[in-house]
Amino acid sequence: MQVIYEERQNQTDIEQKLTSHFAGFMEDENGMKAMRNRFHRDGYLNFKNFSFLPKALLEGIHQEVHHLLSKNAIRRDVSVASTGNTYRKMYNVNQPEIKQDGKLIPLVYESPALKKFLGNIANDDIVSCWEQEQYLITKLSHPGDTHGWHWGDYPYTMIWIIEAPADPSIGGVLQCVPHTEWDKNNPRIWEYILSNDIQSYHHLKGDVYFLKSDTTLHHVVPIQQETTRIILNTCWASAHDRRQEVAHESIDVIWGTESRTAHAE
Ligand SMILES: O=C(O)CCC(=O)C(=O)O
Ligand SMILES: [Fe+2]
Repeated sequence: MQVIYEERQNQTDIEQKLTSHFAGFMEDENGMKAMRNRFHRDGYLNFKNFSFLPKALLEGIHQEVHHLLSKNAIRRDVSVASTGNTYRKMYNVNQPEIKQDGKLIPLVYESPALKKFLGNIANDDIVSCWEQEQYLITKLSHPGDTHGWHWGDYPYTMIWIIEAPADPSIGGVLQCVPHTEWDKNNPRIWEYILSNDIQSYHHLKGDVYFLKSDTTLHHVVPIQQETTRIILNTCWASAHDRRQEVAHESIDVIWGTESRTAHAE
């Protein structure tokens, strides 16, 4: 691997940089109110153009994602019953490989400054989730590749856009229906879509968006031609989650434990 950012930085340096970066956002109380309001209204908030982290650090994450994909990508081609048999057609790098071979991603995931900042926006105490859902890399590249309609098992997800087609007509646009509820036995996705407005969001490389993933039905529009759309998903729980156990049906299917057609690349 080439010399990348984190090899010259230790964990304390990175945490200090993150603390002062997020303090810059949090000093602007009106800006924070606007962010909170938008996040609660739309279930979605975008930090555009490499603004979410200090730029060199975010570029280091981009490099790490490319490296992990070149080493560990697995092809998925499955449908998921608990989200109404919607498709996942994609390449993935799963959490264990990211944890093993990545450095910056596991470090930034655990950052207290980052969790505090997101908690301030969400008005919640944000904590790590079950290990295997903490982070995931996804690449869409072939015509028809898609991350079909679904909700998340956990409330808070950041999606880091690593590569995305600049032209929305190629596909890869995110669509959301906020304030909806996932009944895993009866997901009723089309009822929600037909009886609510859909919000559509086009992203570019360097965007990082925050999603209220457990109550925002969302999907990525299938791509129409050979292209490259790569994201890193990082996901957190609420410290006040009272569920005794969180079921992970979609990850079970996607990882192949219950897969219909999952196969290696
Ligand atoms: O690729 C995106 O923008 C969304 C990905 C997503 O919904 C997920 O990883 O759960
Ligand atoms: Fe999602």
